[in-house]
Amino acid sequence: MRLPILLLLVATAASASDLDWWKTALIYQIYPRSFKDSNGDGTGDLNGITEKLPYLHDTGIDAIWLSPIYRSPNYDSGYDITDYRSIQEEYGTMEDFERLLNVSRSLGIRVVLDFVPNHTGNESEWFNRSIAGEAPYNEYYVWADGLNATYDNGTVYTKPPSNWISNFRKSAWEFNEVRGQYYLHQFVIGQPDLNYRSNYVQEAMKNVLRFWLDKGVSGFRVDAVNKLYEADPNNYGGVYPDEPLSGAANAGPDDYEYLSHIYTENLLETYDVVYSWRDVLDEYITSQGEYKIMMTEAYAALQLMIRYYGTSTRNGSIPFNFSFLGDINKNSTAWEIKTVIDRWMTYMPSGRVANWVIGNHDQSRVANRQGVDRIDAMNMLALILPGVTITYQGEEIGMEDGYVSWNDTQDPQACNTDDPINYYLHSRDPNRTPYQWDSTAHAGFSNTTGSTWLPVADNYLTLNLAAQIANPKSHYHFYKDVVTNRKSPAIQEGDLDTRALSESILVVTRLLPGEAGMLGVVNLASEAQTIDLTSLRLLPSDLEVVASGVNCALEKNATLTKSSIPVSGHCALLFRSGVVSYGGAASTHYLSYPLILLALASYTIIRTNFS
Ligand SMILES: *[C@@H]1O[C@H](CO)[C@@H](O)[C@H](O)[C@H]1NC(C)=O
Ligand SMILES: *[C@@H]1O[C@H](CO)[C@@H](O)[C@H](O)[C@H]1NC(C)=O
Ligand SMILES: *[C@@H]1O[C@H](CO)[C@@H](O)[C@H](O)[C@H]1NC(C)=O
Ligand SMILES: *[C@@H]1O[C@H](CO)[C@@H](O)[C@H](O)[C@H]1NC(C)=O
Ligand SMILES: *[C@@H]1O[C@H](CO)[C@@H](O)[C@H](O)[C@H]1NC(C)=O
Ligand SMILES: *[C@@H]1O[C@H](CO)[C@@H](O)[C@H](O)[C@H]1NC(C)=O
Ligand SMILES: *[C@@H]1O[C@H](CO)[C@@H](O)[C@H](O)[C@H]1NC(C)=O
Ligand SMILES: *[C@@H]1O[C@H](CO)[C@@H](O)[C@H](O)[C@H]1NC(C)=O
Ligand SMILES: *[C@@H]1O[C@H](CO)[C@@H](O)[C@H](O)[C@H]1NC(C)=O
Ligand SMILES: *[C@@H]1O[C@H](CO)[C@@H](O)[C@H](O)[C@H]1NC(C)=O
Ligand SMILES: *[C@@H]1O[C@H](CO)[C@@H](O)[C@H](O)[C@H]1NC(C)=O
Ligand SMILES: CC(=O)N[C@H]1CO[C@H](CO)[C@@H](O)[C@@H]1O
Repeated sequence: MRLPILLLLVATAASASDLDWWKTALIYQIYPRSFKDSNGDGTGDLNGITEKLPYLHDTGIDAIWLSPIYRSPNYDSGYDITDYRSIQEEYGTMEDFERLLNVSRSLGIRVVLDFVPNHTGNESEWFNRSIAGEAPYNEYYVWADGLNATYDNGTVYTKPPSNWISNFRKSAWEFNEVRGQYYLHQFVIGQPDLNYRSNYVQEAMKNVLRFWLDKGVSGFRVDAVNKLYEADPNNYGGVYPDEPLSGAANAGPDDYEYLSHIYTENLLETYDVVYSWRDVLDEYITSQGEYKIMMTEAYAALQLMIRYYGTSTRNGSIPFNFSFLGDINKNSTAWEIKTVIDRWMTYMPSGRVANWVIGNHDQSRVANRQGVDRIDAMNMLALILPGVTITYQGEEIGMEDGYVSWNDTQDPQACNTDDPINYYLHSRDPNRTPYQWDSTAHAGFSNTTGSTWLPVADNYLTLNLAAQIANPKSHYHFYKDVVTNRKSPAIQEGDLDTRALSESILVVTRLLPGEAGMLGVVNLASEAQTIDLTSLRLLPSDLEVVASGVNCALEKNATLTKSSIPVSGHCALLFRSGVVSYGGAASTHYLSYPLILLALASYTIIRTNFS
């Protein structure tokens, strides 16, 4: 008789979670080329991801975010998309994708896709039709006539519509013979910019979102949005205004940094388009009963980023903050890390959701940027702070940057340097090497008899998932233990308090009245220290270790009191405390009566069940 009641409770909780899941989602970023190769061609694919979903489920992942899987000639790592509605052949078929979605759904894992809205590839049907002047495609891109100019010797010539420079150097305008006009490309020549001043483009891109939402994806991560709009010529006498010189010391006339980008980035219109995508996503709250997440990436000042959250009348997105990536390094002190956390929490508008990213496909591995000794600390901080957490594939086992020789280099950013000596300074290949599943050939990533698309890092024989699963004292077990405790009410909803007790001791508490508290302690120094947390007065005194990092002497299940906590050098520990009381007058808060009744009822049920 009692079992159905419990099941009913679980079922009700599940539907509520379809609306709230995103607020505390743990999202795992998959770089499809490097995750798992299922067909032996040396390149990761969708069926490989599907094969590994049970692993992600065991780990406690809520959602996966896939880096671009769309059809592309791959001039720019899949960011030059020729068809927003097709799957890149080497990754599989649409049916493979649908199977991935089905299996994910059955495991309770949601799927989030990358959305690359600023440009298409130059070999897309849209661009071909635009070149041909076919309506409405004729206005899908930013086209303009060249300007007539005269040399000193009197010779007349044509020059680009403005002095704008591409992010990859030289003019951002390219002449097209067939159309007889220039098109704008803020990135490479093969990536013509879409014209967001066209309502047709606005609608077409919303329909791309709907196409994938209809298939059942749970949202999008939107690639850098702050360059969607350029100044409107109608406001500048019919021409595209030249950008002023920046005065940057090291920039030559072909360099992007040579100009101040006042007419090509962070225009106010960008926010409206993000809010309009939010409206599209919100259509699905009614039709599918699921809230769809939207995360935007923008390399802009904090105050500009924050506006992506929305206004008092419009909802927006969750702006990605990379402060954990960019502003923290091997030498950062506990004071500095606390400051980075507090800064985001301070500027974030009230009622919005924070996010913590410690690694991605564009940055060196945490082990390299922050040091091997800080892997557990960084993973734990990202997991116990409020809001969304993103884990880039491999960070849960502390993968390190691999070595990729000049001959093996694939990243266009490195190849473009034409510099076999210093290319590695620009290469993102080392942090994209294949996932290290086990100690078999190619680290279990691929069964190819040839080579994998990027070489596997040398250390895979010892640093791999299988070895860490077998070893209870590993980054993986620590990560998984923290993830398990992330589901506690305190970490889901509790108040946040961060303290730097010294240069090297960082303490994060999450406390929710009526629930066990959670306490994260990090020692950044190599010396062991014993800390006293009696100054954290609301924290109950009795503590139990629930996750113990690879460098810690204190083992899981150890119990101690807050007045004396020994912390080994480079150790990260997660504790559960006793139940946090309401304290004083608050204990008679009206909310506690229903809670007490509920607690008494559950106690009775449990007692009668087990006695
Ligand atoms: C690799 O695995 C795929 C899928 O199981 C199989 O079709 C292929 O024959 C295997 N290749 C080798 C060289 O074993
Ligand atoms: C996915 O699930 C749907 C609904 O259950 C089913 O109609 C479809 O055939 C499945 N697709 C694949 C590729 O398994
Ligand atoms: C667009 O045109 C280019 C070159 O003319 C061609 O390579 C490409 O296949 C065309 N794309 C489509 C989708 O037709
Ligand atoms: C540039 O000169 C050509 C030929 O003289 C003329 O047809 C064209 O209208 C001029 N363009 C502009 C923008 O003045
Ligand atoms: C005029 O000057 C331009 C730029 O210096 C040069 O390319 C062009 O050949 C010159 N034309 C004549 C007729 O000298
Ligand atoms: C597309 O751009 C690339 C450079 O990024 C170029 O090599 C290629 O020829 C272009 N394709 C067409 C059809 O113009
Ligand atoms: C914004 O989203 C929240 C739910 O997350 C909803 O309650 C609120 O009504 C939305 N506001 C607007 C202006 O759409
Ligand atoms: C993230 O926030 C920090 C401040 O906390 C800011 O300095 C940084 O620019 C932000 N990151 C990005 C990518 O905007
Ligand atoms: C950390 O400090 C060392 C020694 O002062 C210095 O050599 C190194 O450049 C610093 N690293 C970073 C990332 O700031
Ligand atoms: C790189 O490739 C070149 C040309 O194929 C070859 O001569 C050279 O030996 C290769 N270098 C390495 C380190 O493999
Ligand atoms: C900790 O306690 C749990 C539950 O009592 C038990 O399953 C686990 O084996 C213990 N772990 C250690 C390391 O003692
Ligand atoms: C605005 C935007 O989407 N930016 C992307 C445009 O394309 C380049 C190159 O593919 C990406 O690096 C940007 O993030």
